[in-house]
Amino acid sequence: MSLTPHPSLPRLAKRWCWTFLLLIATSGTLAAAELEVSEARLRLLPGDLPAAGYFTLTNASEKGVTLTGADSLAFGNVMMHRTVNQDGVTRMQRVEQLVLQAGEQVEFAPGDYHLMLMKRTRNLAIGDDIEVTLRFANGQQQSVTFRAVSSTTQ
Ligand SMILES: [Cu+2]
Repeated sequence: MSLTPHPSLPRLAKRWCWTFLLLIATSGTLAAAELEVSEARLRLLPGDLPAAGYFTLTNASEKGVTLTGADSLAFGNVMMHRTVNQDGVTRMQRVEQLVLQAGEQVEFAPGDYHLMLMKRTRNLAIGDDIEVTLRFANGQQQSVTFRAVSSTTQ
């Protein structure tokens, strides 16, 4: 078998095909950008206590989306929680999924929805940028940079 110095025509066509696929993939990324995340912050507690992730998520697209969870290389376990008050007792509930209709916004904030990030895989310090991937039911993922803040920051 000899190596051809130049790509044969079918191979060139194949390459164009790949370019086309890449374009489609890029437009998929644009669709993902219709989910907007702001004020992403991660409240660190001392030692190996869980960190709390807060952010505002806006579904600026024309379709509903379902947030199903998140993960991060910096943590072994990330869960969605909601702090609720039942009969005067404050406790946390696990949230399996969160539906955002088109145009809807949800705030992950102290005393409400939050990400609970457990089992640190490395040392984290205030001011660090930590990548967290939000996952959605349609397979969409969104990488978000959370800024590590002190335990007293709201
Ligand atoms: Cu929690």
